[in-house]
Amino acid sequence: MPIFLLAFVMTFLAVPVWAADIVSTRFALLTDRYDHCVLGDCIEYGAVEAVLDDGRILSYRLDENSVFEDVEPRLVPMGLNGRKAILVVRSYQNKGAALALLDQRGGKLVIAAESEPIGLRYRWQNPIGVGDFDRDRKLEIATVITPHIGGRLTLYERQGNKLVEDVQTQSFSNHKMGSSQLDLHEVIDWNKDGIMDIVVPDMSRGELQVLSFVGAKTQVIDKRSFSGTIGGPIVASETGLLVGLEDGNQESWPYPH
Ligand SMILES: [Ca+2]
Ligand SMILES: [Ca+2]
Repeated sequence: MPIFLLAFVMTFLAVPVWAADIVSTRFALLTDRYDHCVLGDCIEYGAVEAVLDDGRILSYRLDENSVFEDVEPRLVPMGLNGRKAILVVRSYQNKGAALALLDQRGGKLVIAAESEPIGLRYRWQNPIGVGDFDRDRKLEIATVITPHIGGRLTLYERQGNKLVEDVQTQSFSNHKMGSSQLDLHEVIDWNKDGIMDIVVPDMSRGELQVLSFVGAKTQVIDKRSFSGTIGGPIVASETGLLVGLEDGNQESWPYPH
């Protein structure tokens, strides 16, 4: 093989144009070192794992100063080049819960971006999901900060290794204190304008509101009261939302279109 061709092939091999993708993720390393106990028990997690499509398993382990105060890690399209990354709630012993985004770097799983923690021990948040909610062509992460005490629905935008607050609105709750059910919300294009909207209970969890953030303006575009307190899960079916109530019943809310 001519030397220039050999050099070209070696360069090509040295810089892979593809990398393994994350196909699933899970928490590991049970721990009781943060006894907040609002997610059904007093056990949280000390590590998260990523299973790659080439069979490798990458792991990221926290030190004693924080835990993953969460039920299941989420795969979201916020990694390099739109690939999958992992979104989790990371709670610090003295500063409460932050959002953390984990991604692959050089064959390792690392924290690629993180928000500021709430600032107080035993303050938690429940992430809703990811979308371009304000139509600026960048993805935001939606979360309800302190859903038990005046929940602030907040959109975070990624800026380098930081998750920065973009939009914030009061008062919503997508969690019942002490429950392991976190699915009290839905990301869906409710009014069919091509932009994802957020469905989330009000602070009493007796009503669902549909919020649009187009142009960074927060608007309630629909709402509905239910016969009991919303306890989840909230599931999107073909014809509408199926809403679980705390009394065990389920009510449906048909889509407007
Ligand atoms: Ca956006
Ligand atoms: Ca919409």
